[in-house]
Amino acid sequence: MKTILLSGFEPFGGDRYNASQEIVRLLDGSEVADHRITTVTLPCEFGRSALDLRRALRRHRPVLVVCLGQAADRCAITPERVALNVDDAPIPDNAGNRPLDTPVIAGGPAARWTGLPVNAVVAALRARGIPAEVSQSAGTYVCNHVFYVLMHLLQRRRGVRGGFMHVPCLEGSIPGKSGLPLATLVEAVRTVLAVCLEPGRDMVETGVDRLT
Ligand code: PCA
Repeated sequence: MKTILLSGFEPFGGDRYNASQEIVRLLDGSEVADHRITTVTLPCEFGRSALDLRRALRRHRPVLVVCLGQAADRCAITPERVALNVDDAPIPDNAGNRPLDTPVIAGGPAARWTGLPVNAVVAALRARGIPAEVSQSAGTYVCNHVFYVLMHLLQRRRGVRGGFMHVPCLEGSIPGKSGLPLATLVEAVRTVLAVCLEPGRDMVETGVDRLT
């Protein structure tokens, strides 16, 4: 059976929970469309998170990689369109590091597109009544760092689809943030994985190259 790699993050910034970690806990070992989900929880640290993701890619040889992170200020599931080549941390990571104005990969392109069909994902989620919208920026913290490294690594793995998605926090887990129930988040992620596995569901490139 082919493998889907799903990653989440440990809690950060003083929170007790990270919704992405709870989602991967529940989905580990389950199946979507005849594919087995294998999961990894990444540390919320620049550098080490990306190394752990690379190790998981090598070990599991997935055909689809979806990395998840929590964005507690968001009320919707937000697949990310683009990863930026910059680390610029608004708060220290869990190891106390706070890079500013630093490239994720020195010499790399300023940005890399997701490999996921973000608009199809949003449409499928909304059809199930789950709030969703395309996000045009994953920020410049650890999530964007992992996303950029993922898209860099997938350059050399043709045929492997991958990308990043932020999820709201768990309902009730952070005072003042609305969040979504864990069951809704899990249903959302299963829906997203199924859409991403559909043949022909490729990210549509913008065609900018063709203008030059
Ligand atoms: N969210 C953070 C890092 C880990 C996580 O779950 C972010 O959005 O960068």
